[in-house]
Order: sequence, then C-alpha cells, then structure tokens
Amino acid sequence: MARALRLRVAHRLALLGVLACVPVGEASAAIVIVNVGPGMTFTPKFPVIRAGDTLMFRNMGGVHNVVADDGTFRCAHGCDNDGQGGSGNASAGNWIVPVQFDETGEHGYFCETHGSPGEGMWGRVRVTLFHDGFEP
Ligand SMILES: [Cu+2]
Repeated sequence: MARALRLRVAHRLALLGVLACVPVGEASAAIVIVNVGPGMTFTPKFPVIRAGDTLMFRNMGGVHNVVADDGTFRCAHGCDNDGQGGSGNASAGNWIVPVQFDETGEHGYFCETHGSPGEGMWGRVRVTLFHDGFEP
C-alpha cells in the first residue's frame, strides 16, 4: 500500500547545529537525532516520534545515505528533488539531513550502500499521535 509520506527539509539553520531550538512548524514538534554509522547501523534503529516530528539523520562515519523503503525520500547531502540542490547519493561526508514525518504508522528506510528494505543497514520509525504509545 502506498503511504503518503510528506518530506520537508528544514531550514539551513538546522545544519548549523541549532537543532534543539529550531521550530519546525508547530511549536510542539520535536527533532530526534538518528546516528548513521559508524558501522552499518542506524541508532536508534526503531525511533518513535509523533506526527509532524523530524528525524535528523547524522552521518557519524562511513559511506551512507538514507532511503525510504517506499521511495518517498532519498537523502544524504540534502535530499533528491528537495529544490535546494540536495543529493541523496551515499557519501562519507559529515552530512546531516532532516526528514519530517507527518503520517502515522511505520516507515522503513535503509542505506543503499549497506542494506535494502528490512535487511542489512536499515531502520524503521514509528510515527504515533502521542509519545505514550497510543496508536490510532
Ligand atoms: Cu551505509
């Protein structure tokens, strides 16, 4: 089934390290950092966020990218088709890229260099309405 996952790239200020203070729309929206590497892992592997929150993928070492299982996003130095010249090609650079999730449910992603959907270097975010574990 197709999931309409809306991708939004936060303002460039986020790239300057002002992560915790950058509003991303609603005042209550949160940013959760997911380390990409070192090695072939996303950490945490199974983050839980609320709809509207952002995962900030941060390369900690290695040639990586982060690609949605459903093809909705492909990111590393920015994201393909983000309108800002971003490229989702796997890179060993010190890239950090925000991906906002507005749709509840589970959304898998992987690194093209080291994984595929559900195998190797992969992860999955659970997007809930609330942090207390309630799911619609
Ligand atoms: Cu990788």
